[in-house]
Amino acid sequence: MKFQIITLFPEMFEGVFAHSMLFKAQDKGLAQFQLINLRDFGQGPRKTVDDSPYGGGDGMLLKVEPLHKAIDFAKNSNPDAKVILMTPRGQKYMQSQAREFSTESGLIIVCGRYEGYDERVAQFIDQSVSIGNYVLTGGEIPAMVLVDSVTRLIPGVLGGATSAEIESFADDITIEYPQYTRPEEYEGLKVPEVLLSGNHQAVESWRSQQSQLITKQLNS
Ligand code: 6GU
Repeated sequence: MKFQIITLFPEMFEGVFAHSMLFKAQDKGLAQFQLINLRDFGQGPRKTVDDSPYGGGDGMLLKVEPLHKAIDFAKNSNPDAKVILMTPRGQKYMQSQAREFSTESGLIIVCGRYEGYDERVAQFIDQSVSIGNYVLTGGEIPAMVLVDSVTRLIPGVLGGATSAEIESFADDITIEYPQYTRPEEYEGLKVPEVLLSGNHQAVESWRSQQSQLITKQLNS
């Protein structure tokens, strides 16, 4: 799967892509990450990518032409890719969406910046995505969230085949049960007895109960 990221700050991604599962996914040839610098598509001698809003108001908006050109450049090498715009005005991102994205052959991810973008860019994207109800300074961190959540779902990236079924948010809501490892007691904190019992049925039922409890708490 090929991810192409259009951003004014490609360096922000370097550390994230160079470590852990995202590095391994590339190393195994399961994922490919291309960083595209929006500045390269800027206009005039100063490579301008932003301008002030019509109608007045604070801040600068990303111009439509550099965004359109960068998207076309990305599409050129991956015509079937889905184009996603990261913006707090987008659709709320959930696990089910990550699962859908993981079946695509490519994703072109456009990072919003500054105070916004010219709305006409909507004509050149397939979907807009927000990672939650709070405002970030740009779409770069949300893009990293999206890339990470999709990459781990690509077959072969993670070890266990069943892990995707029992994990949190399999249905966008349900949260996984708590887990413990050695030692049995740490500074007076004990591992729940049932997990040491060897009774698989009891363990199953405890886990299911715990999962329902935490899910109810966090959704109320
Ligand atoms: Cl995708 N971008 C920005 N700038 N802020 C956000 C967001 C995206 N999702 C939540 N907040």
